[in-house]
This record gives sequence, C-alpha cells and structure tokens, in this order.
Amino acid sequence: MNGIIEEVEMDQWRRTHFSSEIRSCSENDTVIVMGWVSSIRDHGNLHFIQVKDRIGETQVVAKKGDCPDSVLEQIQSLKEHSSLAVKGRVRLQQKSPTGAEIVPVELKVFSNARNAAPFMLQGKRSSIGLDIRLDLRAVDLRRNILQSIFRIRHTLLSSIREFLAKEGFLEVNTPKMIATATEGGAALFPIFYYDREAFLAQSPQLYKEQLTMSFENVYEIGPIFRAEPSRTNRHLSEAISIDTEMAFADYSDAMQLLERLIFHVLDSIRKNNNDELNSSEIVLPNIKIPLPRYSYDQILESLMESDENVRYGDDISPQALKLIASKLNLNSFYFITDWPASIKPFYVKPNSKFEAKSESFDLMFGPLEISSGSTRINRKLELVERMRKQGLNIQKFDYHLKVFDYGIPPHAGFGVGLERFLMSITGLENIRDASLYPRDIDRLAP
Ligand code: AMO
Repeated sequence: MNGIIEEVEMDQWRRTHFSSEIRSCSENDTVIVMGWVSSIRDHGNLHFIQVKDRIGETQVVAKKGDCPDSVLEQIQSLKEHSSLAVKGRVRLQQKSPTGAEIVPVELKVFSNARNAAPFMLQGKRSSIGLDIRLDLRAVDLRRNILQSIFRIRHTLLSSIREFLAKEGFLEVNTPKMIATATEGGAALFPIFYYDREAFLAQSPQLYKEQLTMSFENVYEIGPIFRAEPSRTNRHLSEAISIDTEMAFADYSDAMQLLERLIFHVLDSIRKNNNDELNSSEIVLPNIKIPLPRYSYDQILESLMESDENVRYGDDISPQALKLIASKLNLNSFYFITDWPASIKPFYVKPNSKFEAKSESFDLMFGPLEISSGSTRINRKLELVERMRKQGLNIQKFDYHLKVFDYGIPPHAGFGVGLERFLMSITGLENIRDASLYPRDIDRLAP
C-alpha cells in the first residue's frame, strides 16, 4: 500500500520516554515515543525508521511477523518528517546505533508529510542554496547541524546570563521604539508612532548609559534594528545584541569583562554541548586571556607596510581587516583599541591626553568584528560639543542630555552581536544561519 496514512489525534496517548531513554529500559518494556521521522530505510519486509525528538533519536524496527500487519502497512506509506507516536516493545540490541530499538505495536500518525524536503537532513553542511532553506526555515531547522548550532546558542545565552549575574549585573529591557538615532553610521528604520515618526532602536546605548545612574551595572539581550542596504554574509537588518554597561569603570575594565565572558561561554559550551560538538564539525576556538590587543595605530602601520592605501583617521575596511588577519596570523579573538575619535559615535570618550584618539575597542575574530565598546562621555558639555561636531540635532537629544545634570557616574560598556559571536565559535560562514528567521534587505518572511 502506498497512500496517505490516516491522521489521528493524540487522545490519551502521552510520551513515556524520550528516544535517548530507551537504552536504559529493560527488554520488552512497553514505551511510547513521540517525534518526527528523520529517515526511513526500506528492505522489503524489514523497515528501519529513525524517530527524532528534542533530546535525540531512536530506531524503530518493523519486520513482518514481529509486528502487526496493520502497523507494517502504515509504515510502508510513512514519509520523512511526518509527526507521529510509536507504541512498542523495547529490544536491547548491541547493533543498534543507540544500543536499543523499538519493535512497534501501534502507530499514531498525527500529521503526514506531503512533500519531500528539498534538502538532506543529515548532511553537515548543505549544498542547497541558502534561500531555498530559508524559505522553509522551520523544516531546515530540523537539520542536524542547525540543531547543534541553536543548542550551542542556548548555552551561550544562558552562560552569559549566569556570568553577568555573578558579576553583579542586572538584566534590563529598554524601549525598541525610539525618537532618535544613536549609532551614527547605521541607518534607521522609520515607523509610525500614532501621529509621529519614530524609529526602531539601533542599540540600547543611551538607555543603558542612563541606567548606570540607578543600577550601576546593567545588561540587555535584545534585538537591534539596522537598515543595512548591503548584502554581505555578516549583516542582518535585525540582530540580537548583548549589551552591557557598568559604572565606575573605563574601557580597559570593559575589555577585561568581555574577555572573561568569552572564556566563560566557551568553557560552558565545552561542558554542556558534548553531543553537539562530537556530532558536528564544530571546533571551538581555544583562547587564553588576556586576549591580544593591537592599537589602531599598530594596525595602520602594519597596513601601510603592506602598501595598503589607508590614511590615519580612516575606518579599516573589510578587505584591510582580512589582510591584517592573515598577515598577523590573527585567526581567533583579539582587540583593536584606541580608535580615532572622529569615526566613533558621539558618546565615545576621547582620550584625555590625545584628543584625536578615543577610549574605545573593537573585539575581532579574524577579520570579523564581534563587539565594540568604550568609555563613555559623562559630562554634559563635552557630550554636547561632540554632538555638535558630528552635526547632530542637539534639541532632539534633550531627553537624554538632561540626565547629565544629575550626577551620572563614569561608565563604560560594550555591545556584542550575538549572531556574529555564534558564527565565530561555530565556524558558520553566513550570519543568516546564526539567526532562526533572518531579516535582510531581500527577506521579510518567513
Ligand atoms: P556597534 O554598532 O559596533 O556598536 O554594534 C555592536 C555589535 O553589534 C553587531 N552588529 C551587527 N550584527 C549583525 N548585523 C548588523 N547589521 C549589525 N550591526 C551591529 C556587531 C557589532 O560589533 N552601542 C554600541 C556598542 C557599545 O559601545 O556598547 C554599538 O551598537 O557584532
């Protein structure tokens, strides 16, 4: 028979075991597993079905004579991706990939897959175009490699929360509908806010600075929105930013916090994601802290020695960063510090001795920027002066500037792009795979 299997309700059926728990059952125990079909091998009268759930995978073996004919008939029509429950007997089996398998007694198919997915589930990296996968992202996310990446992401986020809480940081959420820009270079998405124009927040920058007045150390993990007109493999229109801000600290304190945070995250992933690391090609970077630090001047000198066409005060282009990373053999995390004040946003503090430089840093991974941070200006007049120099409309920032009349402490912080951080530690080449539902200039769905 090769038709569509009747779809039924769960009714009273509930999962008794996750797939990975089958191996600790006794021979002939009756179990119910629930999940979806990740692969089917058909040898005529013998069928092997892999059933996957959120913990792992188990093998169901249906052989004529061993299981009811009605179940065998259902299995003959089963398609990969269908969602189902299998009630069966456990058979301990050395040869089975997980040491035990299930001989089915009854099957409930909840939802049949109508189509074959246009990509392989098991492949480590997919050769299918990214767009085809993203168009069917919910199914794409069933692929093993993406399962590993998003489980690693989960550890990354929980270990960051754990680390920052221990360091005395309070988790906050700041408005995402805002009145003014904060990050000069990046374009804003305008929105309608009742009868006024407003914008989606590019960064929680000004709010996190303000919150150092009352809470000293704060962090936020939330979306940032940037109208990026370019199509690169490292820009999204909506990204997740891990922002920190701390009182009574400067940029060297912020760098130390960031490198310790990275160390802690890598350590937690090593401890918690053994399965993901063993079953994929992911090789976590090994780091030692303190991370290497290069000043902007050192990078520029090195570029000039290589006849790159750069001038003091220029931003360092992606091509120049590639050149530097390969010339200095920088294939892991390092800092570039003390950037020219002229190319940093208005809130970044110029160096008190050399005004042209700023107390700032970027955290890099090879040629990829992962984070920026700095000491911030905490005096109103200085801030107004910097805003004026950058041609900003000072009146529009009135809501922010008035806070500076009430004793804001010296403060510093950084913002880490979550997707870029995940790319760097998992070796992803395209940022879109580090986001569940990426947004870019061409993509607003799914
Ligand atoms: P910056 O603009 O450098 O700094 O952003 C911080 C980090 O956010 C990530 N990021 C992005 N990731 C994907 N797509 C994008 N379009 C994108 N834009 C930024 C990067 C980047 O390093 N307020 C400061 C941070 C601070 O000083 O605290 C800021 O937003 O990884």
